[in-house]
Amino acid sequence: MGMTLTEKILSAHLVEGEMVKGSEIGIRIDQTLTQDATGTMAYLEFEAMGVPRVKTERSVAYIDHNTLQSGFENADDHRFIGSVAKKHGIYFSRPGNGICHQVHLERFGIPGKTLIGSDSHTPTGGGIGMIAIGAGGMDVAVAMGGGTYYITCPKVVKVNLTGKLQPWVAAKDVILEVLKRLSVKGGVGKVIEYTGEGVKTLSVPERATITNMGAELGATTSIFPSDEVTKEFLKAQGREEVWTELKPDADAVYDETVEINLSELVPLAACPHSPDNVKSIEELAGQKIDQVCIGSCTNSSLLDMMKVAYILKGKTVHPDVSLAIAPGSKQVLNMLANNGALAIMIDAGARILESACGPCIGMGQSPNSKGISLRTFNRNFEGRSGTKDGQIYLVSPETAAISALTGVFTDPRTLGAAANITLPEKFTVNDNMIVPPVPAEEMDSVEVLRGPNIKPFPVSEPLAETIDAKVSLKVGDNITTDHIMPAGAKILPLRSNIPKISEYCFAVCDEKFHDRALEMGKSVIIGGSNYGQGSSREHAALAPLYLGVKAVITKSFARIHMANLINAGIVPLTFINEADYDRIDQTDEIKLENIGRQIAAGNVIKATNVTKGFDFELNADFSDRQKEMLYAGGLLNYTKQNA
Ligand code: MIC
Ligand code: SF4
Repeated sequence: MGMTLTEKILSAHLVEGEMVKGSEIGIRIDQTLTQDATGTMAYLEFEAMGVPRVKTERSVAYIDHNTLQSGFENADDHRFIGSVAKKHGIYFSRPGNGICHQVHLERFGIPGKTLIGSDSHTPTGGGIGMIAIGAGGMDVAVAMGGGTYYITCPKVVKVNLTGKLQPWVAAKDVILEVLKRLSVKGGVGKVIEYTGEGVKTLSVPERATITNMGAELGATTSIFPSDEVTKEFLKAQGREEVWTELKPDADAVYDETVEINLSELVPLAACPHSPDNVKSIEELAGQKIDQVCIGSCTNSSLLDMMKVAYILKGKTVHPDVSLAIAPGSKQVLNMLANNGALAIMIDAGARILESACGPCIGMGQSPNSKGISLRTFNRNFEGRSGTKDGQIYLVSPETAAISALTGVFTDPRTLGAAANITLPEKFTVNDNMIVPPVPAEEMDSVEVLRGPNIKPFPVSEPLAETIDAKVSLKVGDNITTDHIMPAGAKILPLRSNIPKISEYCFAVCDEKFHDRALEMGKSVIIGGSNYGQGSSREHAALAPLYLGVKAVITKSFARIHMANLINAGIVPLTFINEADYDRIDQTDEIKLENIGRQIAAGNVIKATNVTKGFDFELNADFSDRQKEMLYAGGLLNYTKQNA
């Protein structure tokens, strides 16, 4: 039987388990990346493991999230990460060099390799045929130390692309169409593999937009084949030698198939407050808008920016609209400056931002009250923009640029004939903002620089015999990590200080949660389905850990967050009978007797609602390794025990 591309790369990296769908497998990781908002913790964890030098083929530390620096905290973190990287064998991408995923694709990604990153949009690398997966910081730390990375052996979904995109219909519209069909939980436990005749019509940056935003499906990752188009891209980056051809076997068997005729797609928008709440621009056309933001790891490539410049040329941004543009990397910004496109944008009235995440993570450019903001980003969760009642729509750069001029939702197809914009034969390559590590023999000469805001991570304890605790919070479906541990300009500087950041834990849902949880001492959280969707931030597990949360009981979990809970030693459990969710209220007392023994004995464990006087069953479907981690109180304790 033929293999999918996903299966080929995974089996070439398999070090534990068997390629049986649904079972746990361990894979070897070739490359890692971190960004600064998750990186400080990840490197503290790496240091705690005591491994002197990274054992991967390539590890890179990026600074791109916390670049507002409204206090000393961010700059201290940058210095810490820079010095740790230099010492332990990690390449350091300095602030200003760009967004991790964009830069990694340009400068480091290699077809057929495995990459994990402490950021959920790491699947961007799938655009050049990598198996690139978002993970928690602790998993990345372990992989840097040469440890195995574990995932559930995924089902593989084939998205068969036919036809060709019509003028002004974009890669963003492809992924929005996939989200419309599959929803934000449709990808859980799956890898989305793109195949078909339509693939060759898409450039690498377009493919990367699609794999990047595949994160919003909840998928393990997404991947395109590595073909002539990939080769041309790598050649233009001066890295042709890393190219290899990669494709699925002709008789590969897929678990599901989705057919998309590119020729039939139209410009789309994800409406507030979910990436799968998709409507056509035609339906929204004419509605007034307040803000447009172009950039983020989804849509900030040179190709995207050139299309935007083409649309803005000789025009002025509508008087009622604020337009912000953040090119994705120094390479992109530099090339725009040299070819005149930057001048066109400035001339039209765009507010040019540095090459970083910026408004995507609420680092500035929050819209006005109830403001309608069109963004080329990948997430529009409530409050993420920094304005609680902001109305965020996710659109293509083409739709964003034309709407910035008209002041209303505008279908970019009204622009008429296509613009002839293609990738350059040569990108401007200058890696002067990437600092290599010192050689191993000089590592002792590097001093690691720690600022006063960098506090040790909370220590977790081995699993208690019985968890007997009250429900400190009950929440509904699709709770994101932006609910659990919000980001934004005010809170992000606290990422290296868990006691302080935990004051904001769940503040979006219930401002009293922090105090209540501390008062209870230990507690349990009750959630709905797809709990923990969105980012990879392990702070969404570490802050609850610090606040005494011992178990989280839900209808279902998102992949990365569930792994982060186990890594933190918090027990994630799901209802066998979803109706039991309705029978539990906040402050009810829940008892999980002999929990360790119950987990060891089987997949189903018994729980008691002491307050209401009934028993109910929970799913505890853990691999042996996950069980060991839970007994030990998390990944770090487990790793130390096994060292
Ligand atoms: C995001 O887009 O939500 C982030 C900010 O990039 C996160 C990482 C973080 O919270 O630091 C992600 O996607 O993993
Ligand atoms: Fe940065 Fe936004 Fe991409 Fe997250 S989604 S890595 S915040 S640009």
